[in-house]
Amino acid sequence: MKNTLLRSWTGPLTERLVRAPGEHGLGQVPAALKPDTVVPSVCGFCSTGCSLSVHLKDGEAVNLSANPGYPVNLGMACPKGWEALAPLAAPDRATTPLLRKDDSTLAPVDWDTAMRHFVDRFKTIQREHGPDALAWLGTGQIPTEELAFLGALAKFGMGIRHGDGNTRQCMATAVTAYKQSFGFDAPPYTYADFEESDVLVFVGSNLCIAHPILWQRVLRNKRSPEIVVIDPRTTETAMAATSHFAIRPKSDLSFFYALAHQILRDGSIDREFLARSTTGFDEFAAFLAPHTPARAAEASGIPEERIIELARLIGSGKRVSFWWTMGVNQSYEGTRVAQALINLALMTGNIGKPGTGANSITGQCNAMGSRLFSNTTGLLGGRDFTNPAHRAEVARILELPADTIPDENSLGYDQIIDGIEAGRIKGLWIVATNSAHSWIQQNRCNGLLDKLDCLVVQDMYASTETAQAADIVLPAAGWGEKDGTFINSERRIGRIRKVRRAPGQALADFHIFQLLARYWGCADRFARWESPEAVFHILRELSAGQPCDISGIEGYDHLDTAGGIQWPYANSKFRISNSESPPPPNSTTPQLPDSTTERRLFADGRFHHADGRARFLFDEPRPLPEAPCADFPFTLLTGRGTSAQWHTQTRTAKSDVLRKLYPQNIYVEINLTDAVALGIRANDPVTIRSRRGELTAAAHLCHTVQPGQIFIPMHYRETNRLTHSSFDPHSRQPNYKACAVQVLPAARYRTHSAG
Ligand SMILES: Nc1nc2c(c(=O)[nH]1)N[C@H]1C(S)=C(S)[C@@H](COP(=O)(O)OP(=O)(O)OC[C@H]3O[C@@H](n4cnc5c(=O)[nH]c(N)nc54)[C@H](O)[C@@H]3O)O[C@H]1N2
Ligand SMILES: Nc1nc2c(c(=O)[nH]1)N[C@H]1C(S)=C(S)[C@@H](COP(=O)(O)OP(=O)(O)OC[C@H]3O[C@@H](n4cnc5c(=O)[nH]c(N)nc54)[C@H](O)[C@@H]3O)O[C@H]1N2
Ligand code: SF4
Ligand SMILES: [Mo]
Repeated sequence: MKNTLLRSWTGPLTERLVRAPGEHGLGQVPAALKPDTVVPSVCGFCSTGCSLSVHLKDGEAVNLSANPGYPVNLGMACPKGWEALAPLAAPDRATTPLLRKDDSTLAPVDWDTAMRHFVDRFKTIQREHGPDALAWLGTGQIPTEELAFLGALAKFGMGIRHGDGNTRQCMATAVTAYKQSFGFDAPPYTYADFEESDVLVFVGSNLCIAHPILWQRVLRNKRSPEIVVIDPRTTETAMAATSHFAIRPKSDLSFFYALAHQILRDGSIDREFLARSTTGFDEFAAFLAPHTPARAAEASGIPEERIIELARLIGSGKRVSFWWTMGVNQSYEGTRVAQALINLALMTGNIGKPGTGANSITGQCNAMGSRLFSNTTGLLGGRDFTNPAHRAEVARILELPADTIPDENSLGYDQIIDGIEAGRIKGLWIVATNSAHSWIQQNRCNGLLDKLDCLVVQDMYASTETAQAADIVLPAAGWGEKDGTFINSERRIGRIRKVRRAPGQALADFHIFQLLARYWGCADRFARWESPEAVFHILRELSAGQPCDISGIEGYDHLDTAGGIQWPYANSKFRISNSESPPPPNSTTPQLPDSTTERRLFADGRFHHADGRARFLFDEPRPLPEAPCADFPFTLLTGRGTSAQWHTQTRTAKSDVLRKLYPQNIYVEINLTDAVALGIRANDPVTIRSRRGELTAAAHLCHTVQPGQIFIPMHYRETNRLTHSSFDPHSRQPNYKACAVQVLPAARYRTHSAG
């Protein structure tokens, strides 16, 4: 669109945001970033949070390398990091807003038209159907400042009560497990714990593929550690481990209770720590009585002797750390599995000390920012919407009328989908997630998006499966084209920088939110939210006195000089001014004056519940929601395929280099014995069918999946046609990793169905 045309169609703010050079790093690279220089920026893919050195020429990024001076990655990066600039230059970038026309095609419009349509249609829905008829879905892949702005604008400005994030698909289980067990969503570790453990237990975590640079940290461990992998598949990480337990899918709970049973029987528990820092151990001990290794052997397929041997290793008094990712979180009983690991750490006193911990590894670059500051599942700063004191505090800090803060929790992602199906939710705004590909049981989700009166999708690309279903597409700047901060897996806040101009009319999400506040008529409530750094200072205030206190971080420059800073990092000034709210139990934990040192939580043995104690939580294992049967005899596992693929591939598929590193077309890993029995040869097309849908994939014959199981990476759009909509009751996280399927050689299937 021509500049003049844009000017005639848009209001003064739009014009300033799209065109004005300089301000807040908008129209050009900020003056502070001198041409021909190198600036650090935290990677925008996974939660490891590597720092990349971006090389600028005439103020624009031309190349990057891994930053050797950052305490996270120590000069290393994985293929995605090295290729982080490539997706920015892709030809399918959304460069103007798009609006669906009467003939149902998406046509370019200017920002003014797009904003007016967005606001008119959402306000109409709100007026006609009430506030519960609108919802948004957010992400863990935009900076914390943008997440906070989105959540505050939607709930406190636009009156949209229901919002959730793609973190529901990912971290909800860990969040719930930590909140229930520790009293706050507080992953206790620091990356140095990879290097300081004697025993590392990885559960449902394929570090070599999903967090390759964290695996490099494991390799730096000089204590000759035992590396134990618990995963039904012989993953790349299992191959590199010292022992692998290929448990049956979803037998984790039985398996970990048996370990606890044996540790208790051997008397290898830390009685002093249990008495001082925990509550509920006696009940747990009584519960464990029937959970013998013999019983777990039956459930898991692992011989009893190996279970006892592992229990003795964990109870040996060595430094043991437990690490889990999606093999635990994405389960219908994931919260209890995560807590079974927390229980093992607590009962052996493996927490708060070097090389220990019950440690959930995060997924997306800023899932931790989303967990604490997106205003979705919790009120800003790890608070609770249902707590009147918390609401009053947030209203006071943000200078808002108290009744603008909702007093109930949002619906979860699955409930938003249900609401659309039932016709209760009619307007949906999706920011930086590709639901039509990634949500469980895709056939249902996609049909539902068409049912909405208005779907707004805000993305870097107009070509995503979700954007293609939108009524309005808002073109967003991506990583590298905007400023802000991310919080990584070890709670380290690091800075991302604008090193390139976004294409066409695309705007940073931050500026889209500013624009929307103006068009909605609530900009006065966000007068202070004028730049990412201004919001960072608001977040400092909002965090003060909370366990995630970052009030001591002085600003972006402080983050730069410190090499990122882990929360909590409190400032006593804020704590005093907040004296009406009681300090959290461990706010007396000494704060190091400088955070270049790595820090872990709970060194003082005090947790965030009011009594300062961690809780033992447990439940009887339940059967799989959809177990294999005579008609659907295989168990489908899904997950990450290669270190070069990211999720729904909107970004990684744009790099020529990355595309060479993974199979272009969907494939399915099948055990050789099953393949022989079914007459399937290597690369044959195979039809995989569940009760919900089917797909055809190339057969990859291997021994890495066990007989009776198959594995399909999540990166291909077909995968979620098969998955089963079941959820953990505590966290509402989808059970992506196990459902029942048929495996049929494609040719034979065609003959069979034709007959
Ligand atoms: N290259 C790459 N890296 C990524 C991502 C990416 O898309 N690509 N995504 C990022 C994100 S958001 C996330 S959440 C993380 C995910 O990181 P991971 O969780 O490590 O990756 P997944 O492959 O999803 O799942 C891990 C393992 O769980 C196992 N599993 C399945 N069922 C069970 C079970 O019942 N019990 C046990 N014990 N294990 C089971 C699977 O076999 C799989 O090997 O990766 C992050 N890093
Ligand atoms: N079967 C199966 N399904 C799964 C999983 C599994 O293991 N198995 N894993 C689940 C997990 S853990 C996760 S985290 C989800 C991930 O699922 P999604 O969140 O849907 O995956 P992404 O491809 O990362 O989608 C991010 C979207 O945001 C856009 N984007 C990137 N940066 C920006 C930005 O700065 N601003 C805006 N506005 N847009 C941006 C991208 O183009 C992309 O369309 O998938 C889940 N789905
Ligand atoms: S390991 Fe994660 S944070 Fe590090 S370069 Fe790779 S994708 Fe980026
Ligand atoms: Mo994730």
